[in-house]
Amino acid sequence: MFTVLAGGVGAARFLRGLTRAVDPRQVAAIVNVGDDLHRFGLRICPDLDSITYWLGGVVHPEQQWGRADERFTVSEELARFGHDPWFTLGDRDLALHLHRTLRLREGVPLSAVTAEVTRAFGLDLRLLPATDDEVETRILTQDGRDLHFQEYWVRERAAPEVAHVRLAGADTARPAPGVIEAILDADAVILAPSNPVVSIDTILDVPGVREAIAGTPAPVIGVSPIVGGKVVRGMAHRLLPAVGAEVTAAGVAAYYGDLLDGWLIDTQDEDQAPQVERGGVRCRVTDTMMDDPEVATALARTCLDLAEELGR
Ligand code: FO1
Repeated sequence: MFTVLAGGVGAARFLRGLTRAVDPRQVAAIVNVGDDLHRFGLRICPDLDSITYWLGGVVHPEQQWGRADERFTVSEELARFGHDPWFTLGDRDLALHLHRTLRLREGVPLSAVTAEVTRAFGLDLRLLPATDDEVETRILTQDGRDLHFQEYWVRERAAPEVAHVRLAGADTARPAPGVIEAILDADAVILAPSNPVVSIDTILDVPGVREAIAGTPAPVIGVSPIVGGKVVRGMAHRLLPAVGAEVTAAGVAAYYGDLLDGWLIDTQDEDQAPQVERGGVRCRVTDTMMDDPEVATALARTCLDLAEELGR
């Protein structure tokens, strides 16, 4: 079994490659739920939904979140009543939030609802929320505001300087069913090229997860989300300094520290390979720009080859 710690778009692209490289039924993705928020009483899970839409072949191609062939009739009508559509919800997307919220209200845990949703989109891999409990990534800005991650990212366009990032609710959150087993029983654990601070840390911060990663007999391989000193997508370059990490491929490996056995970096960063290896982490240099599914498949295979090499 191959277990992937996953955030949103970068993880979805990687998982598209991994589920082409191996049988999807051998893949479990442990997905960040710190981005989740409530709007109009509905529970919205952006990272679970981005991966589902991506792998289900229905993601909005330019946005890379939300649905393709989408309409915003409900959102337009809500504006009539004065609701500010700062977090845009399309009509098709709303159907998923209505279903999920209904099932949660019926007492079905998020992990079970997620299994229903992935089945409905014809996906064979397992998507596991990091926790079934409600947690929330909060961004504390240097000018003293305490923002929900989505307020920071979508409404404020990641403009404010960040003082601190925390996962509210982490102290009482429990790993969702299957999460710890997926880590301990894996043949390889992979940290997808997701945002280290608001996608990967927010999975590791669920009590028990970091210990399971540190303790698993499986090799732990990461893929750098930073290429050529820049983020491929999103705002990791704004958050890494707030946690004292360099915005480089080697800097993120150092940030993950002892969790890593192997680290994949892009060919643009091959001069950083010796620095990664000096940190005791086996480094592989390869093409990590996954615009083409073939690249994502080759990248996934390189991860598994390195895991096998380290596992011997
Ligand atoms: N991102 C935006 O930049 N603007 C939006 O209005 C927006 C709405 C939205 C609705 C549902 C959803 O699942 C994701 C949405 N996103 C939006 C993307 C979201 O902020 C990101 O997918 C993650 O939370 C960060 O990776």
